[in-house]
Amino acid sequence: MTSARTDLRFLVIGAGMSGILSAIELRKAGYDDFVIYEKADRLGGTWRENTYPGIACDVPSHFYSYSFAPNPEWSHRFAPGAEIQAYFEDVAHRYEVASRIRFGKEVARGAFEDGRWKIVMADGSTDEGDVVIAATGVLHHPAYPDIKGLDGFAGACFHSARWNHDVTLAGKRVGVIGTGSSAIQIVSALVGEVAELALFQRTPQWVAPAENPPYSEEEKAEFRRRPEAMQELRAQVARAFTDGFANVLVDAESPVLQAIHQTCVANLENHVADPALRERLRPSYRAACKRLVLSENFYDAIQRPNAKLVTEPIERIEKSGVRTRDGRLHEVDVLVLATGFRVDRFVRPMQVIGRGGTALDDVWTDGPFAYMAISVPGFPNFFMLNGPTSPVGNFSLIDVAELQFAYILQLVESLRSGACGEICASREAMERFDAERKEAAKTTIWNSGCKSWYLDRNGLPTAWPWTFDRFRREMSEPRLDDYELR
Ligand code: N01
Repeated sequence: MTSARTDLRFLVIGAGMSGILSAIELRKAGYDDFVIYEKADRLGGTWRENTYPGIACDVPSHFYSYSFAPNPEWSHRFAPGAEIQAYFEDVAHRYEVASRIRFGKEVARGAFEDGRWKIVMADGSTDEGDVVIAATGVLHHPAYPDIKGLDGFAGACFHSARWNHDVTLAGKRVGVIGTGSSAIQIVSALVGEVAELALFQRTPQWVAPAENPPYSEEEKAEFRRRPEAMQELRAQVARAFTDGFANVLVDAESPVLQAIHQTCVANLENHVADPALRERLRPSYRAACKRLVLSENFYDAIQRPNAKLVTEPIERIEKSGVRTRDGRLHEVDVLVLATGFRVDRFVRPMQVIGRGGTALDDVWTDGPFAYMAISVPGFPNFFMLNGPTSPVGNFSLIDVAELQFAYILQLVESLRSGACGEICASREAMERFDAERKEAAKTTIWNSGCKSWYLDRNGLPTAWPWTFDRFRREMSEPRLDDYELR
């Protein structure tokens, strides 16, 4: 037992959705000594980085918001990206978080020495604290495709998460590589503006229909007048998402998943007129094996006269376009790489050094892991939000981060109360958790015969493989027996 601590200092890394959340929740819990380090010059994380045309969140807005900061002003059922970015900026301002963010400060290294975390920024400045909260996001390191000749392309070429707004697209021939959620939104948004649009598809996607009605002025006025109406809506959507999706993904045989599959099949059958195009758009795996794409207009977009779907594999990129294996050159002026993210990075490239000089990079050589997605043995007082094996999928990562933060606060309570000076998951608990997780992952829909960013290098799904209800339960109270307290 060490003495009670009222002066704990927290170093939060990243000023995206979960970094902002951390600051707000720390203050609510009575901690005032915290700082957020942010590499960029603006908060917002994913929503700052992704500004591509058509960007929107496919989780309903009233669910994709902090539980404590409902927003009566959401314009649509699925809010556009700029509105979400503005929401985070507004919340950070209202909750006086913005003044605690140190912009332009990339944390390059953090080491646990003499019971404290000592961090070094890329610019050489330093800081230290008792607890590190890694709020560094999941989908933030663009994955660039390894395609021959990419550097030799003469036109503008950029990744979907690094959109170059200086490039005019009107009247141009645009090529989009990839068919994930980003590409589908980009294609749907751009097709009406550009002269020609070529979508290079390596793997077709199941597309679930999703209407996106605007909220009327009356509805918004009602939300302003009666905030509990937003809470009711949120609870309703959360329940529908949990029962109708998050809970069933973990059982590939679930009838609910079969119904989702049929909905996607019907969407394809009913909306794509040309049978040949329909077959080229038809995936050979089950819906929700890859992250489900939601769209109300993709099928319309790809059937426009100025759109073409290219399914022949890409051979190489040439100065003026994309050469496919059949020898055809698809000339384009602009090439968009909607090729996804390196999802195994998490807090890296920051160098994290735990007890005894052990590097996280060395511990994670076979892939990232964390007990309950939060804590790594040997790395005391270091906690991750949306870390490895967290629930990911078509549901609110805000909800996930809120549950995780409530759990982390309970671990921190052991430090505050003086029960210990250091806390991290025990190796036994980690091994047991990982063994159970891997076993459970086998029967999830993600393991039903497709390739996706949910899979690790051995082809096993990495996401939380149990129901979301179980996640909620686990997060409600840590099992302290699974932690090593010193
Ligand atoms: O990336 P992805 P994303 N040659 O990894 C293809 C969230 N998100 O940015 O399927 C040719 O899903 C690759 O092909 P294949 C959401 O969690 C949410 O679209 O591997 N093609 C695939 O089609 C989402 O899941 C929202 O065969 C290549 C695509 O690129 C996650 O972000 C919106 C290739 C990558 O798809 C990532 O989505 C956007 C190559 N060499 C994103 N390399 C909403 O909420 C890769 N591909 C709406």
